[in-house]
Amino acid sequence: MGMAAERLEVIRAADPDLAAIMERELERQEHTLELIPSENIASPAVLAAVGSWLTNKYAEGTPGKRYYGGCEFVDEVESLCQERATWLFGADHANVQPHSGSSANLAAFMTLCKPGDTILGMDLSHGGHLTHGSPVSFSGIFYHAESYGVSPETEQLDYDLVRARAREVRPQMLIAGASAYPRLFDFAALADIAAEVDARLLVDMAHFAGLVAGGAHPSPVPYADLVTLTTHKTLRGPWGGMVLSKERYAKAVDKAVFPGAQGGPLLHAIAGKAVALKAWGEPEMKDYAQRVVANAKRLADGLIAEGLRLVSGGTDNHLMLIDLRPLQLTGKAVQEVCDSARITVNRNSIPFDQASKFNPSGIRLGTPAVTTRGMGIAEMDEIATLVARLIHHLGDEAVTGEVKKRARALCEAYPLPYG
Ligand code: DSN
Repeated sequence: MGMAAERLEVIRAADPDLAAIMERELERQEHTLELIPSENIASPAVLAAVGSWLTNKYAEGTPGKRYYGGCEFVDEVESLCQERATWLFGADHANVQPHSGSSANLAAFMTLCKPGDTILGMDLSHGGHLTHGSPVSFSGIFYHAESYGVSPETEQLDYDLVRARAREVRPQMLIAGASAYPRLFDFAALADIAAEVDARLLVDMAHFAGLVAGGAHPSPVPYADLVTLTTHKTLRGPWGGMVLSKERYAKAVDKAVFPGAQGGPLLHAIAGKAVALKAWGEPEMKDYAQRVVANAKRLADGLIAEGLRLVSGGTDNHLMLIDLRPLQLTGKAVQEVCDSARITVNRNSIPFDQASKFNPSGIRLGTPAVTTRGMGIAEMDEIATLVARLIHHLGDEAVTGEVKKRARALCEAYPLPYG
């Protein structure tokens, strides 16, 4: 019996209703091509660590300085995770307690800014993130948020434009990083801009942390005051976040995470992060990061060859955005037809989008999860064909049915690692 079946049996004995739902979700993951670029497939060891008895322990504080007794072993777990994070990313200090990327960002804001300070982040509709200054998140509610965007000509960052915005708004903190930007960041240029206006630099590498870990993307660590990340995207760990910092911020970051932003740490999640980080010491993870990027380039080329327009003309990282405007389509219908064919993508705003946020003009896709399943260049060609067929024949049920069969065949050839 495989790992997933064993776990389902334990859950079924206690709660058959929940087990039935979880089984359907397992089947969905097993037979769906997962192209959402922020998702991935955690290893069996990560799942085992997260689903362990470490969930039983309260350990507010940091290793060696807890507010509870009985922390001697969870201290070791957290220290091991911290050591691996600092080793992997070359940081002075790592706080591995943030429950998510948003919690990590909240702690980073509390470390570097006071409420009311001006922050300058990438516009959400140009690829930024809610926590980089959106008016509906803490980042735009408690801080004075300004934004910069991509150049209308290239749909890429133009650092002269970012510099001009920074000179104009004089932020206390400049934020770089994105959830839908298919290109690399120039961290040296960003650090230079921050220095010129006397701002701190926060880089949120949630999306590309695994690419940095595997040497497939430049590292922001030497340039930024603080670097935040999530552990469940390209890094291929459990759901969670981290803050990396220079030594001079270590105490302030720890205080901002607890008691500033969170209560007790999730030791089971921290154990999962530790296992995931250890894997990055192996050559196959370096290879994985390179393959994620190579697959993304191949998928992007395939989509372009099928007559689709990609924002900025392609990708340098793990994700890409299809611009549906030339086809007079919007994202919701395309996302839904992909769902019916069991290909998961998400609709996304694109730069200078006139459509609503609920039904924007873009489709975002990426390669981290399919690469984890073992798919390569030939499979990217097939996926490009399948996605393009759905878009070009939107609503044609025969095409949707044919694509669904072909997507399922790919999934069956590359099963999840839980069997
Ligand atoms: N929601 C995440 C994403 O999908 O990119 C970012 O937090």
